[in-house]
Amino acid sequence: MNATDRVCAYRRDRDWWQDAVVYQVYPRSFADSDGDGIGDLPGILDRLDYLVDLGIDAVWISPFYTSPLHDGGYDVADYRDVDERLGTLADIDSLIAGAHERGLRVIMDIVPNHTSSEHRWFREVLESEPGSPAWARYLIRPGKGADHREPPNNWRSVFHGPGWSRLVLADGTQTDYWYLHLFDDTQPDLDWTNPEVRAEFRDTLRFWFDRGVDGFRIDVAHGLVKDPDLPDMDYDAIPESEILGVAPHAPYWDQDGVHEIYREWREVADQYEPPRIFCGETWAPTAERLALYQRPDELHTSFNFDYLAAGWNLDRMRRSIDATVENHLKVGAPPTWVLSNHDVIRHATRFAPTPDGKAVTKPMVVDAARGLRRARAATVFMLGLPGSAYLYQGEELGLPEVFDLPDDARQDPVWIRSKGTDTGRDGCRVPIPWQGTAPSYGFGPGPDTWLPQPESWAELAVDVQDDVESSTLSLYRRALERRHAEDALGQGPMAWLDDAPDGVLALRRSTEEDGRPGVLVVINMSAELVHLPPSWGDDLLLESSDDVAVVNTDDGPHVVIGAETAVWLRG
Ligand code: TEU
Repeated sequence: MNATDRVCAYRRDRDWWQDAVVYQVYPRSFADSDGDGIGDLPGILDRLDYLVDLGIDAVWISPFYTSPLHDGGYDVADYRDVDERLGTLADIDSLIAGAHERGLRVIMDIVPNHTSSEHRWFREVLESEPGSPAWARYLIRPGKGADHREPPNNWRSVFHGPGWSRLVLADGTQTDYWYLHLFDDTQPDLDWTNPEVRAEFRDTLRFWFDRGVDGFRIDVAHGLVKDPDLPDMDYDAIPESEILGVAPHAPYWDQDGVHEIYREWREVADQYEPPRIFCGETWAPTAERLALYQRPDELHTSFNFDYLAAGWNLDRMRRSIDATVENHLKVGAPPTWVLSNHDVIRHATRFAPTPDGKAVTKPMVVDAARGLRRARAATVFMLGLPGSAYLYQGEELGLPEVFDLPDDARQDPVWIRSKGTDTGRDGCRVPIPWQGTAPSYGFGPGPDTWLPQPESWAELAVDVQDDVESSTLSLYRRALERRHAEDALGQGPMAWLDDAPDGVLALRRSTEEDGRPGVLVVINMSAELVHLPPSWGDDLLLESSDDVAVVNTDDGPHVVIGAETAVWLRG
């Protein structure tokens, strides 16, 4: 058996999702095949070979269902059809087939917390009487106070403003009732205590699993069940920064009852061969609460937002890794890691140094080169952690956040509902540059893009970075190739190296079998050059920057790494 066969044999006994590197496609912004300025499914099909060359294992595609696109498709009007601007059911069939031919898995996005207000179920609400069965599919309650003018409680929308809107029927009648929307007012929350809602979603899962989809990312997985008493929320008790999205211990997040839903979903997924998988977009107040979603009869994995939120901060990263690994071991599930997605400031910008040392959370002028340097190091380090990892389209090009979009181009409901006080998430959703000199930088055949691309992106285009060894694209390709080749990487044990110099986080990855080569995963987060201990060896496998050298001293050869640089070493 040669080395490659051994590596494959070792990997075959793990389930693919335990180590997968999953690449997120935000379809409106990935590639546009027909020139309407909106990315589409045929555009993704055209670029599958690019994804294979990058070295990913699976592609997760954000929603492409029929939708009025008030929240980029997270407002679903029909869960069993494709939005006509993005393609057809035949296109998704071709995309699944094309991905599978190339050995890539396909993960879709399911949005079970709310529908679009244009979904037939909500239209039925607007055309029926209070108390009709159609009303029982949503969280609709009488208002409080004189004339029911007050909402049923004080819950706020994650997208700013009130979490309830008064229900006005299709014929214009104003009712005494209000409907809950934890997000936009075009996204009414479903009532998951209703068996019909549960049955409908199980059928929707089967609809797509039957078409060959390998799994689902579950939107707002922690939000489906609300405290039945709908108690007021004590917003004063939590820091302002945590109210949006991640509010801990809210009566509408992470309620115990939500787990029953995922046990039912797991039964559906396990009926397929090979079994289909779930990854929850799960915001839980602690790593311990998060791990509960990964119990053996629930979700396979969840996003680890605690790690994303740790920022460029050595202590917080280490604490987050410890808590994640410890709690996932308890439930026997692999951890996951993520640094960017379609909801957060791209990490090449978020990690740029700020005067107070905290992460960039709002538009500001940043040192883009330092941000990118740190982002490259953070990605190399993340890809060395145990478990699976998520990449967001464009991070492999080192794309920065676009802060200076014109106001009239912005579409995020966060921008609209906050009346411009919160710029929202459009800045990480700008269409991808594929060719440095083409109109729309090759995003589509013509010049149109639904959000404008900065001129500086010409230099970041795929064809410009393609054969350049120092480019971020080449770094990602090298990292993913090496990750696949090393059987110590991906799922498996890790141990901290306690002789790491100041400012350095370092861990050793090993296989479960003794005597097989391990990998040291090292990041220098300090602004100084550091000498690594000679006992760590000098067999470099990967470097995030050019500032890496092997020096010989009386103690023997050792590796010196520059500021804000990560390396992998054999060891
Ligand atoms: O996001 C859920 C969520 O609560 C946050 O990520 C939120 O978008 C952010 O904190 C707002 O500032 C999911 C999707 O990822 C997001 O794109 C959707 O808008 C949202 O659900 C509603 O479906």
